[in-house]
This record gives sequence, structure tokens and C-alpha cells, in this order.
Amino acid sequence: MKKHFLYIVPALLFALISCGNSSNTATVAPLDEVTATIKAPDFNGDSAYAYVKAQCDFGPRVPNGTAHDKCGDWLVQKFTELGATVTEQKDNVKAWDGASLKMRNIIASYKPESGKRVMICAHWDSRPWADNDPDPKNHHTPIDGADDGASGVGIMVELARQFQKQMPEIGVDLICFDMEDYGTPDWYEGEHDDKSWCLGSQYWSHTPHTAGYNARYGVLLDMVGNRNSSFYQEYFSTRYAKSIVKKIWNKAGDMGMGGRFPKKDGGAITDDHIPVNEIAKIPCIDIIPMYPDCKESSFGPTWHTLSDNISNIDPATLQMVGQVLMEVIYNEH
Ligand code: AHN
Ligand code: ZN
Repeated sequence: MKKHFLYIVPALLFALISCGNSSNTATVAPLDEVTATIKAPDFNGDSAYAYVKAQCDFGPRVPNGTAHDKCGDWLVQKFTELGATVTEQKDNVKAWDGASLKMRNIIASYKPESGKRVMICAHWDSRPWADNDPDPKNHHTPIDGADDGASGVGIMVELARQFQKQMPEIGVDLICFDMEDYGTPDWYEGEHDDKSWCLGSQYWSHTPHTAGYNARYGVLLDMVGNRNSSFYQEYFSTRYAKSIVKKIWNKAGDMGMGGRFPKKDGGAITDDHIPVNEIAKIPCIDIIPMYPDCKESSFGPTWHTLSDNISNIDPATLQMVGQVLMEVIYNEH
């Protein structure tokens, strides 16, 4: 009896608090008891959702396309409007198929003068090929990348909005990497190289946006918006930045979200955090979902399919990940 009581009371309290806050309707009821003292302002999952949708509304953000150009302009404008110091890195990079791609990394900095910093990052491009779609006819069609791309960036724009209202003590860089998802498609019969992925983060890691850039740590957000996603502890994150994994999963647990942040090993994923760890030498973790029992993909049923669109994004997932990040950031001194 006691045990059930403990679970129900925090959920009820949370519901009451949420109802009283009309600006925030996407709060997710904690799965477990909340033991953390919440210090950060409220992250707004509905606002993050609107930013995810705004990106998707441009169409697939495929490098060298007009939607990519327009969305990049929108991001620069949005972050500037929200009080960030925005830096862009533009260059041409070579893709696996020999294509020359107009790369554009977009960095939004808060307190750029501070030597005490953390970085949050996500990729903003979307995949040109739905090579995991159940229908082979779609394998060459670009995806919206609502989860795979826009979700992490949507959270970062909402973080920016929160920073403008109340600046955290620590400096923060919100880094939108380009061309994570231009990796060699499944249907290509030639050689597949891991380095065909993560072109923007490789570039940034060799040449950061400011000379001698450093941060205490980085958090990569990749596919942080789907309904029911669980975030296991990704292998390279634990290997390169174990204390950061602990910090974030402990915080999520203390906030009553341990059910969606299991303290269990996930897969070993090639992602933007690899160059950040190996080339820039900044400890960086990856918050990325794992679906242990999903037959279509361990990243979930919509991964690299045309179903990775706004209809599968859940403001409650964005809310949960965003609030954990807020709590971590506002507790850095
Ligand atoms: C590979 O499948 C090699 N990496 C997954 C990284 C990724 C793709 N994240 C989003 N899209
Ligand atoms: Zn992808």
C-alpha cells in the first residue's frame, strides 16, 4: 500500500502544479517518486514542439536544397532574436558519393565571454534517403527528420528562449551540426565508411567556431522526440564521459523519469559525439533512444522511414528531455 501511495502522490502533485501553469500543457507525469529539488525554470514542451514543426514545415532539410537554406536562415534568425551570439561555419565538404555539399554549422552562444561552459548539440540536416522505409519504393526519398534532426534542435531553440528569460550561471553553446545524416545509404553496394556520417561535427571538431574552444562537457541530442522512446546509456558516452552519463541519468531518476532513462547499457552508436570526444577532446555524451525489441530498427520503427514526421513527435518526450537538461544546466556553477 505504502509503495503505491508514494508513486501516486508525486504524480498528483505534479498534475496539480501543471494544471495551474497555463503556459505549459505538455508536462509529463513523472513515472516515479520525485526526489530532486527543482531549481531550473519550466521547460515548455509545447514550445519545443512548435519549433520542431517549424523546421519540418520547410520540407526535408537535405544539403544543397532550398529547404535546407531556408531552415538554416530561420535558425540563425531565431537564435539571434532569442539573444544568442550566433556564429556560422560555412564550407564545401565532399560526401561519400563525391558530391560537394554546402555545409553550414550554426552555433548559438550564451555568455560567450565566460570560460565556464557546456555545449549542447544536435544535427539539423535531414536524411536524403528513407533507406529503412518498409516500402522499397521510398528508399531514395528524403525524410522530414522530425525526430532524427528537428527534435534535438527544437529543444535547443526552446532552451535559448529560456536562457533569454533567465540566464544560467554557466555559459552555453547550442551547436547545430550539419550533415550528420548524409552517411552511405543501405542500398549502396560499394564500400561503407563510418566517416561518411557526421560531416559537420567532424569539421567543427577539427576547427571549432572559436580558436582554442573548450567546454566542461557536451550533450548530444539525437532523436529525442518520439512517443515512448527510452534513453539507454550509449556505449561510447559511458566510455568517454562516464561521469556525465551518471550526472544526467541520476538527475533524470531524481526527477521521476527513471523509467524513460533506464540505467542500462545501450548500443554503440556512430554519432556526432564521436568526433567531439576523439578530435575536439571534449567529453560528450549522446542521448539517443533504444528500442530493444523493435524489429525494424533498434532506434525505433520510424527511423530512416517516411514516418519520421511530425505526427510521431510527442511534446511530452521533448518536455522530459528538455527539463532534465534545464536542471543540469542551471545547477552548473
Ligand atoms: C549509424 O547508423 C551508423 N549511425 C546512427 C547515427 C544516426 C543516424 N543518428 C541519426 N541518424
Ligand atoms: Zn539518421
